[in-house]
Formats: sequence, C-alpha cells, structure tokens
Amino acid sequence: MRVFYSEKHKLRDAKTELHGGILVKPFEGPFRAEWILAAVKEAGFTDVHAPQEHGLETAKKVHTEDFLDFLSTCWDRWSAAGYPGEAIPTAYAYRRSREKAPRNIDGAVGYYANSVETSISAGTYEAAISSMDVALSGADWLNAGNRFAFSLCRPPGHHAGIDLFGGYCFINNAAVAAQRLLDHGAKKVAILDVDFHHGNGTQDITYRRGDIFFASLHGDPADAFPYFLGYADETGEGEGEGLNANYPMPAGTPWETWAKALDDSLARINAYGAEAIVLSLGVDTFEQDPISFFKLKSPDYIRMGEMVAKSGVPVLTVMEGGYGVPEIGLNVANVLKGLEG
Ligand code: OKP
Ligand code: ZN
Repeated sequence: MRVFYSEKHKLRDAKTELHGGILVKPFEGPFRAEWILAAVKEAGFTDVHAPQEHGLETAKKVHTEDFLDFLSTCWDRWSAAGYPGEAIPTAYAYRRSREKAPRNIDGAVGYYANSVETSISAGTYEAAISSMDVALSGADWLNAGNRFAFSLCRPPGHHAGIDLFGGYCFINNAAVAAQRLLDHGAKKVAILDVDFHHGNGTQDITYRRGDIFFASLHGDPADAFPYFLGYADETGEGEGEGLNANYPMPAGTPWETWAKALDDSLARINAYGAEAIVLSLGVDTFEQDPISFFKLKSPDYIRMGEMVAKSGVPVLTVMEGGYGVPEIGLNVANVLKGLEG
C-alpha cells in the first residue's frame, strides 16, 4: 500500500465555520491529516510519498472551467473587496432563480456554494489543488499496475459538485481520480462512498455517466447533511440510469446493519463490472464522531477493508471525513489493514 500525502494540506486552515448560528473553529482542520498520517505510519504503512503535480486537465473533465476559475480567484477577489472575514456566501441561487454567475464576488460565492459552513480562506485553493494531486498520484499508482493506494486527501472532496463547493469540499478528489483511471484504459470504475454524509457532489458529477457506478452509504438525508440529495430513489439518468445506488440509514445504525448495505453495494459494483474501486473513505461513521450518528466501532473498520478487498479489483482509497477524536487515525489504519488482508 503506497500512501500519498502533501504537507500543503496545512494551507487549508480556515478560522471560521458557521455552526449553530455562530462562527466557530472549523471541525475540518489540519490536525485531522496529522493524526491520520501518524496512525497510518504507526500501523506500518510507511511508504509515504509526496504527490506529483498534475495541472487541471483531468479536473476540467469533472468540473466546469468557470467554477475552477472562481475557486482560484475567490480569496483575492474577496480580500480586494475589503471584507474583514473569510468568504462566506450571503445570497444564493435559490429555486426558480437564474443560473448565471454574477460579476460581484459576494454574489459569486453564493452562486458556487451548496452550503455555507465552508468559509473560503487564504490558501484554500492551493491546498485543494494539492489534495487533488494526492488523489491523482494514487490513481497513477493503480494505473502502473498496483492493487492498492491510500491518498490522504485534505481538504476532502465528495461534496464538491460539477460547479459547487461546500461541506468542507472544493474539488472532488475521488471523481478526478476516477476520471484518471478511465483516461488510462479502464472502461468502468466504481466510486464507493462510505463517509457518513451522502456524496452529493460525486453523485452530481456521475449521475448521467455510464462509465462510473456510484454507491453511497450515509445518514438519511431527511435527518443529516447534505439534506437535499441522497435518497434511495435517485438511481441515475440517461447513460447513468441504474448506476447510482444510495443507502440512507437512520440514527444509531450499528455495524451489522451498515455491513448489509456495504455487501449489497459491492454486489452491485461487481455486477456492473467495475475494473477498479475508488473508496471515498470517511470515518465519521465512528460511534464517537462529533457531527454524525452511526455507531461503528474501531474493529469494524478492519472488516470494512476486508469486504471491499474481496471485490478482487484494485482499490484507491481517498480520504474524506472523520472528526474530533484521535481514533480517526486508528480507524483509517484499520481499513488499510483490512484491505491488504
Ligand atoms: C463533510 B464530510 C457541523 C455540521 C457540519 C457540514 C458537514 C460536512 C461533512 N457544523 N455540516 O462529508 O465529512
Ligand atoms: Zn462526512
């Protein structure tokens, strides 16, 4: 298992998250990647490499160019406007409004946001690009004929849609990595999203495509972020019809129930004929996660890895969420152990 990690994740260090009506220190901070890296090394995964820079070529196949331009210029435009805090949207492209990006930066931040807890801060774009490079370098490792890679991405990516940021995400690392696997010979890949939150951004990108099967196991959107997508009746459209599988689950869901959904999703991925799996790994399914409501325990993550490995195809694990407690490191390491068997 080769591990990819970039120090540049530290450039994503926002001071503010809108939570419960006040600005708090973000739940998604640099400490997460540090804890995970330390635990992964401690568990014997010491083949850690910095990513190669890839440029935007692959990203442009899953995101729009105007969105990528917005991300790259947002902080400078926001600062130039004289705003004292970090970039937080105040106005939205709401139902029945026009889909037209405004010139004004305050308007643009709202146009490209799908949620407002995620402030854009100095260095956010550079960190997001480096996180994408971490995912792409993992994809390269699989393209070179290897069975496993772990891309320790931070910031995460699965809430980033075609032209939307939010939910701590800016560029959809898993989708960009899947695109690179396809560009290097794979005909069909699967993205399996086991983060507690529905991968609404990944679903947005893959929904109408025939070359990516998307499965997500998550808290019922009626009760959990991202709220407006992730129901079981979202099955894909056009060439993607039948290639989207959502498994919403209620508060208190334990491993036994969760594992049945995983089993079903793996059967669907196998039936589809995926040549590789991109595992969007969030460990916020852990019983002690501060913002989630599933009840997985640390040893369960070993079984999770074992079950995914039974698919028999190469697996690129891409880091998504997991918050608050030091066990996030152990839980990630356990998945990697289970994968390698
Ligand atoms: C990102 B990932 C606490 C509620 C936060 C946004 C959650 C983003 C989760 N302030 N709502 O999927 O782990
Ligand atoms: Zn999550």
